Amino acid sequence: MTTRGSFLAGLGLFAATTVLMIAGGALAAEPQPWQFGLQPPAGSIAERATSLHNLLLVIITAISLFVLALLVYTCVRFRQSANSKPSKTTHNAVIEVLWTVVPVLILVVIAVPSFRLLYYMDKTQDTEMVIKITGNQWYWNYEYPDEELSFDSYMIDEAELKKGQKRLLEVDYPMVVPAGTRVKLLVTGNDVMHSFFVPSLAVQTYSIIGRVNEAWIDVPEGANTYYGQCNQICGVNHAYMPIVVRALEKKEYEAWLAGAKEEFASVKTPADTLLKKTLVASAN
Ligand SMILES: [Cu+2]
Repeated sequence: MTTRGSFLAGLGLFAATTVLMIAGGALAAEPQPWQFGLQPPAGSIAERATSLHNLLLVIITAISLFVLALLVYTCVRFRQSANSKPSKTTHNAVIEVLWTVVPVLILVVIAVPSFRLLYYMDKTQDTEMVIKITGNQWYWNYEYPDEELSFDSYMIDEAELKKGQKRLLEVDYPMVVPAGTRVKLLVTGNDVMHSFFVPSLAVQTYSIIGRVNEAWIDVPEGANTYYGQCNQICGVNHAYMPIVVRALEKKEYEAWLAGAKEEFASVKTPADTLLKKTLVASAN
């Protein structure tokens, strides 16, 4: 096969894989084997983040191809056998102005949608409910301040996984949210730095002791489960504190809320939870 032939074949394969990935992963909110690119976006933030990513991908691909073409051209045109007497040129005002102005323009083109998205993600005043998320070594605590509800979320051990459950991603008590709702997240920490990261919802917020970081998620309509992980190296069990966000239809959410309030009635704060766990551990 010629170089051009194999290049075209490669391009075709890449295009086919991309189409398959998009078609296959339409609803999945979890990492896929051999995944290329981002997880399918869920909600307005993720959709905007994905379209910014797609724009950047086009720009960086064009720049890379342009630089590659220049390199190849230089190697061929100015090779020693064709150009035994090199020119002594050191300056070219036009080119120097161009290679300063064009990159500046490209950066401006990138900055506009980028700032627009940053401000969109920053604006949390239109949210409908609040969940406080606390990172601990090595589990998450979810607190619903308006409902006086708080509970811990631990990863399910590999040995205890039921059929169909995902290794390293499944938890005992997921963070439950009503579908089609804008949720404000207050993210904080209890020991070391963690990070609350759910790719399909495009949320990644540091969890830091003594500090509350604000973020929001725009949970789309329809029941679904969104998987994420702590993505700030936080100690030996960093890989074992996954995040599961389960979106339920409003009616089911209300039913879950009533049940959860009963189940976790004795647990009010993360500190209580910690104490309770320590007591249980020392009793055993
Ligand atoms: Cu962590």
